[in-house]
Amino acid sequence: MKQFSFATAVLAAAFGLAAAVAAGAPSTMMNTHTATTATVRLSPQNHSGQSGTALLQQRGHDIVVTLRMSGLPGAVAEPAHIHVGTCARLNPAPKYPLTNARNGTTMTTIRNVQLASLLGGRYAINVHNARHLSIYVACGGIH
Ligand SMILES: [Cu+2]
Repeated sequence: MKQFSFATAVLAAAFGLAAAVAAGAPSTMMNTHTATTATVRLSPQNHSGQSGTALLQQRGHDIVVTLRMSGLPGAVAEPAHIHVGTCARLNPAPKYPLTNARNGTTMTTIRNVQLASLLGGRYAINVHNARHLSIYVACGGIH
């Protein structure tokens, strides 16, 4: 007598390994209502080779923006603004103009604006090519 015994040990133990999606470390103060500073990293766009950082500081009713750029071609001054939107989808109309960007540091005071109202990824800082304004050379979202 032949007996084929197919021992199908089905271990249907579905161990749901909860994929811990790294949602970003909470490295900054989460209470935006008390935020007094924000740092924005501006990355190159359109192969400009230009990058920088912007420090936004609440000073009373105003915001002081300190923009540090590098990689600009020579001594040019390039238009810089805060726009509504993200770097991927920017409203082309500037919301707040900044002092023209140069190699090194430029500063701007934006009157009567609360930093908290700019946080959350709804605004971005961008820098434009000096001759061709429609060409963006660097951008960073305000978070
Ligand atoms: Cu702009």
